[in-house]
Amino acid sequence: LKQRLRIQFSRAKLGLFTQTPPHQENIFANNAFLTSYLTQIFPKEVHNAVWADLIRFGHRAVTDIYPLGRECELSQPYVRAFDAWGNRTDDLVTCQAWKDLKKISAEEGLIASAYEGKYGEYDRLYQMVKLYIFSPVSGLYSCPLAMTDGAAKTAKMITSDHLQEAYQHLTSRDPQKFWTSGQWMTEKRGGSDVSGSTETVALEQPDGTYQLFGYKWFSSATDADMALTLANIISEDQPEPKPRGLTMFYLETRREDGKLNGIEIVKLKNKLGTRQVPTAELLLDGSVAHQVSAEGRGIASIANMLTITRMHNSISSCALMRRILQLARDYSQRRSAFGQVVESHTLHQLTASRMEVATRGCEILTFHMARLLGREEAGVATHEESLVLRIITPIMKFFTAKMAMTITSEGLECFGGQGYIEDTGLPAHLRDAQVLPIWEGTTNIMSLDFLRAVTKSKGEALTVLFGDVKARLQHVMSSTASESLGDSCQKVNLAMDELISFMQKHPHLIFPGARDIATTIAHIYIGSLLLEHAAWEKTSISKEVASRWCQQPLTCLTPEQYHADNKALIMEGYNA
Ligand code: UCC
Ligand code: FAD
Repeated sequence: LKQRLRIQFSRAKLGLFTQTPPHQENIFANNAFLTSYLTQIFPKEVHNAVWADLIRFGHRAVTDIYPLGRECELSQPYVRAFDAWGNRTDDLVTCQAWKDLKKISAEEGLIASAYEGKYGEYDRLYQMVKLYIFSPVSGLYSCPLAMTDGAAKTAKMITSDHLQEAYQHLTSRDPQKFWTSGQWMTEKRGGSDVSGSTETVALEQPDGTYQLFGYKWFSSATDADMALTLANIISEDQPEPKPRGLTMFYLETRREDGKLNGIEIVKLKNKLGTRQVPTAELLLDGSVAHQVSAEGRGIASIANMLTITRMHNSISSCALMRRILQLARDYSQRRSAFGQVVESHTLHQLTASRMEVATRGCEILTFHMARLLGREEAGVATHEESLVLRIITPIMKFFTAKMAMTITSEGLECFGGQGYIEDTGLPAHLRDAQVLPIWEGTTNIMSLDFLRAVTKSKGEALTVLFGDVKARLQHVMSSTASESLGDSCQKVNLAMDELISFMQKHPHLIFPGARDIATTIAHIYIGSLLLEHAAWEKTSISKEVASRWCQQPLTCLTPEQYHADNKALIMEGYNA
């Protein structure tokens, strides 16, 4: 007996059992839902042209790219502020893997593919699928890519020689030529109310350029080659900034001699997650910049960038959810408890199936929006589609981000204690997820942005949206799947009626109810998209997913809470 025990436990032996870690699946090929949805959406010739590339990239992501992303998490960036002789250098040190990811991004056309016009209205969708594959294993290189894409779109839309040149770099597939961009909006006073918080000024120079003076409180991906930013124009004659008069500026981060362009990296932020990304506080001390919007039109001009970066945010949210689900389902086949693999426990199946339904809901919303964006960019979107794109973008951003938090947290629990252990790489997913609802505009700000868009369209956008949902439901009801999907169509219709009636009866509650209204719209809109997909695919699983989505309470309106004295409730006992 002693001999037997020694074989197992003596000296360096730690027992006979070692848990097999989760294996990584092909991110694209093994995603039954996305591949089915894209088969529905892509015309045959586009499908044939891109499919092999997506399968190849789905494999590359979990073989070549994953180790690079992991290396970025383990070898985090830092700043060498001074050289050995006391010269200020502000040398930002990033690991080789981070640099390799930039090269891969260029070669794979992760930005370029949206601008090459190869597949017309499907360019954007194809690009977003590639980003979805790249994002969860990219060591957050997805972050600089989001801002780069936003800058490319902005550059394309604005007539400026400087931006035209930048555009060539931002959309290049040549790693030597490819540039990334920063987006410097947030200052110390605030990042939500950008107009009310920006202290940076742009001092007019005799040669027509400007020098920027200010303090940018958050600059993600500080190794960017250029940035778009906001400042108030002043001059010797007009030394006081105009209230809410921001203008957009373009600047290159380095001068021709390679030195920083009047920029000091004051410090890198010590963050909960996204530690792979060098996020800094920057002092602008005479940075040479070029005006690229009309004076006072800075916010409206940089909004082009926001539409793109918010879409990237949702792509990353979906990709993160899918990533944790793929890992969890593999692990559940390899891990046993109570004499069975975890996967065979009915409660585990239910838990995972709920995560799957939620993830599919977010995926179909995001890819549908990418499709609309592609149509708009190709000049084939209808006026109605553009309105839907505008009002759903902020809803999509916050809804998918919040869901990413929930699913990632539940996903870690699927691994039990291992989900909490850093060496597995799993906890980073949760830490990284927490940024998704914050940057690019918080949940409340997105809810208000949705209302801004509704107001700007004088309510037309909402009418169009409801018409869009109704048309989709009618299409489902006239399909051969109408019998099995009829109840769910009815539920979506009822939810929409309830929402419309609430808004008609209580127009004064629309503002305080903005967040609940926006969430209700997300539920309704996703319900209609899942039903449409199920009516097309006609499989029992797609019908089950659509039905389950519609079984949940679709409306979340709580009018009594919009009247309530919420301030008294939260401030009770407060005495600072
Ligand atoms: O966080 C950041 C970078 C993170 C890294 C990137 C990662 C991306 C994901 C990657 C995943 C891994 S950069 C900072 C992001 N900051 C924000 O998103 C700011 C949040 N705050 C807002 O969005 C606010 O709503 C503001 C700043 C836009 C509000 O400003 P104003 O000045 O109060 O806005 P106004 O006066 O209502 O609107 C000014 C103009 C109007 O146009 P006109 O004058 O023509 O009527 C608006 O219609 O701007 C227009 N506008 C928009 N247009 C405002 N928002 C939008 C919009 N979203 N789309 C189109
Ligand atoms: P505040 O504006 O101070 O908001 C505080 C709270 O008040 C929030 O909960 C908000 O929802 C709420 N609130 C504000 N106004 C309202 C309202 N009217 N109604 C209801 N609630 C309201 N910014 C950049 O410009 N460039 C970057 O590269 C960048 N990178 C970032 C990287 C990271 C890791 C992080 C965490 C942030 C980054 N940001 C960047 C900043 C980010 O965009 C802002 O933090 C964000 O927009 C919120 O601004 P704030 O932090 O000033 O919060």
